[in-house]
Amino acid sequence: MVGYAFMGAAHSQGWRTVGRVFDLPLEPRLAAVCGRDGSAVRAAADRLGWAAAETDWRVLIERDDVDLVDICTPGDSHAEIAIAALEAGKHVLCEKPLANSVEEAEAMTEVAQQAQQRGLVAMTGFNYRRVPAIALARRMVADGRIGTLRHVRVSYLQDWLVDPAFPLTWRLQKPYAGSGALGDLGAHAVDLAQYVAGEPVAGVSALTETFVRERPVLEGASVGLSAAGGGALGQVTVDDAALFTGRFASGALASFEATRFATGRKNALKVELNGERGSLYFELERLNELYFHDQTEPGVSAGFRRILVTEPEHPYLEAWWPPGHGLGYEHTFAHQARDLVHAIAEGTAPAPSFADGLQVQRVLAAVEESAAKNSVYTPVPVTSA
Ligand code: SOE
Repeated sequence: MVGYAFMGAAHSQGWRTVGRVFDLPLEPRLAAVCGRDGSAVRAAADRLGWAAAETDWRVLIERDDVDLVDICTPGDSHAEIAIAALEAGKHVLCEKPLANSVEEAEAMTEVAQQAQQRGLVAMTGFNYRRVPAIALARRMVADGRIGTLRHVRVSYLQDWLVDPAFPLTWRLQKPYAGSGALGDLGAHAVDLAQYVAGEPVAGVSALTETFVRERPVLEGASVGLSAAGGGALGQVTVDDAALFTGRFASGALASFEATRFATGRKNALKVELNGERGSLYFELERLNELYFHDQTEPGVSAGFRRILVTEPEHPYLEAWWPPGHGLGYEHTFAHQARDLVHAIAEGTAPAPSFADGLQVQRVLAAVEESAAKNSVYTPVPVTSA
């Protein structure tokens, strides 16, 4: 694994757990973790359960005991590491968004497709697909339970940037992160909408905004500084929020909201689909539940009902706890690991593949293009008499 911060810790948890819960065709072993700071990466290896630590990812991908490289670094290094790892004959799991640009994602996808012919698997890490309730929603849509799709509504709201004193971390700088709330949260929203609906977004129209344009620079960071009064401030070069509408080829309409400024919302991801025969509703803060409205029931007693997604027949649940005991955020990473191990062992195409990650990247690029055109129409003001 390359990188060991929040996502690296979450992936490690998934890798440590997966073989103890699911019957797997291969046994994952946590061979080595990589980071630039020698003592920090050794401490991370001990804490997260990796057998060894490396300080150079080029050395890591050449190790004979490494078959799979899991990339949990900021987006600016995804393309270089993923391409080198595939060329070194390793399977790859790469965190979302797949890359910082469409061009990088295209190059990664091309290499992944060539590598697939040599039996190598390359997966994009959209973990929320692996929430059992989300996987059930997809199954129900595919089974026609909500009929012809009319609307998909996804919002992904956080609030950790509300304080203007929050420092200028890598997530707020385009060269490292590619984009802001759009790539970080909007990428999940787009992937989920497409995954559950079962079709790609075909067109978008968007608004983005950066509410706080300068933030305190972290010591030792190399960014363009402005000589403002107190401490040094640096430019925020990504969006704080992205709002967009979308259209599916089937004619269904979608709306998306991704923001880090929704005060009080910590990790609030909501997905709703409305079809001619019914609706489905999910929210991450209650992730063991899926709400279903069946429009074919008599109106007098119809309404949204709660499906508690903890039955052994539900996706991923056969291996977990008895009904009603519930899963959480971390389990999505064990499920992702399970699906990846199966794809590797069985030689099947992984989902989401790098091509799926590229497709999301293209939607994000279309959102940025639309927002840059700023085609906002101004209503004529009403003047009071
Ligand atoms: C940070 O905003 C973040 O950790 C994202 O990067 C993750 O993908 C998301 O799952 C939670 O929020």
